[in-house]
Amino acid sequence: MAAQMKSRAGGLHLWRNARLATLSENTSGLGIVEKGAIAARDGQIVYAGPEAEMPSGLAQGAESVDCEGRWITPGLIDCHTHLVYAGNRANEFEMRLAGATYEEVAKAGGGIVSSVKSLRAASEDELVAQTLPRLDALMAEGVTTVEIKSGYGLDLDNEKKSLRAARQLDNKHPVTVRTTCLAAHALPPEAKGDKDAFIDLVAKEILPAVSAEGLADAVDGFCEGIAFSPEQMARVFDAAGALGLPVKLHADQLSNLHGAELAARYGALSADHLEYTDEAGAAAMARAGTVATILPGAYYFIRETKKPPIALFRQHGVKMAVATDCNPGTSPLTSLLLTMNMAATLFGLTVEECLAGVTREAARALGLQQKTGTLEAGKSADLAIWDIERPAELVYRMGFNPLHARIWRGQ
Ligand code: DI6
Ligand code: FE
Repeated sequence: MAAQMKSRAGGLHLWRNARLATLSENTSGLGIVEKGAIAARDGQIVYAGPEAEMPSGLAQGAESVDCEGRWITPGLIDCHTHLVYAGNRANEFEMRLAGATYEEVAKAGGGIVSSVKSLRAASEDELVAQTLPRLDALMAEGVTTVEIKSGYGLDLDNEKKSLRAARQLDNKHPVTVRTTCLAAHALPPEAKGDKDAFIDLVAKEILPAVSAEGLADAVDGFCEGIAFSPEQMARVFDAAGALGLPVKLHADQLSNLHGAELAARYGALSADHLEYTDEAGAAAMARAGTVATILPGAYYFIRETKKPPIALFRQHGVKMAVATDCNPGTSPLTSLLLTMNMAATLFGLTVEECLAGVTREAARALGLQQKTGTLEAGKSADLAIWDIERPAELVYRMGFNPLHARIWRGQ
């Protein structure tokens, strides 16, 4: 089986008679190619462009697919998820619908801490089993790369367990998983209110141990009044930097603590949420090349009314990614297609911004822009083939999945 897969992966694959939205960096808009073709060898794109201009040698001996005029986009990338969790918080949802406040829910044992309790009680294999249906839902809509954060473990063993579960999903399924250590997500009960001591534990024990085992590709934190201060996050980022790990930040979601500027100062790959970010934050992100990851699912679910400053991001040239933020508390969302519709409808992103946000810019937010996210020679052959007439349909429809086929690394 392995030998067979290997030989097929080594072969030459060709998708022809297709319309391409390449999302390529150096074309305008979606980078559309009518009558396009894509050739891939060893899982990598070797040609993407007009079929008529394809080097003739590429067609010979290739396993060829006639796409019958269907659209091909880069495989979708969900660059911000908390996919690995145990149980759910539908009970809190019901309490909130009945009028309970967030504080009342927390007092009744709800909030992040209730997810911590559930995760700590689950084995690594149980976590994998509970996460799989969510991963399957994303993949069914053409997702080929997904970022998964820890952050419901909040001690060394349970953070490691979460990240190992994410690595298992990467190893066993035809999808690329990038892991992020979000140990600085919330204060666990055993910390007894001492945030500084917990940040010490994260910076001096959890991150070094996780890094030594190669379990994390990046480090994230929740910078917020109800979580950690910019000074505390800076200590986490210093530790990440010393370990050579790139950083990201949950920034300015509920208030403006100038998290965007903090992220930019540390050259973060992305700053995420950003509802309360101001112009200085947007300017700093533009200078640093930090991607703004827009998370409309959380905005919608907690009925936030302050919108992220999209106009400022455009004006300053900040690149925007769009992601589900899939988590049990504030965004139980496993559809990147619906997320695009929310980004367009709630925040006014254009179709091009939405599609770039779940492909090219999402890759950038993960530091993977050389590897995936566009249809260009040299990138991984991660493709989504769609039964649509125009790309806008991917953003326009709600709760409908027009995916025809999903190709990960040429397979
Ligand atoms: N921001 C959020 O919206 C989630 N985490 C974060 O940093 C909330 C996660 C949860 O409630 O479980
Ligand atoms: Fe999040």
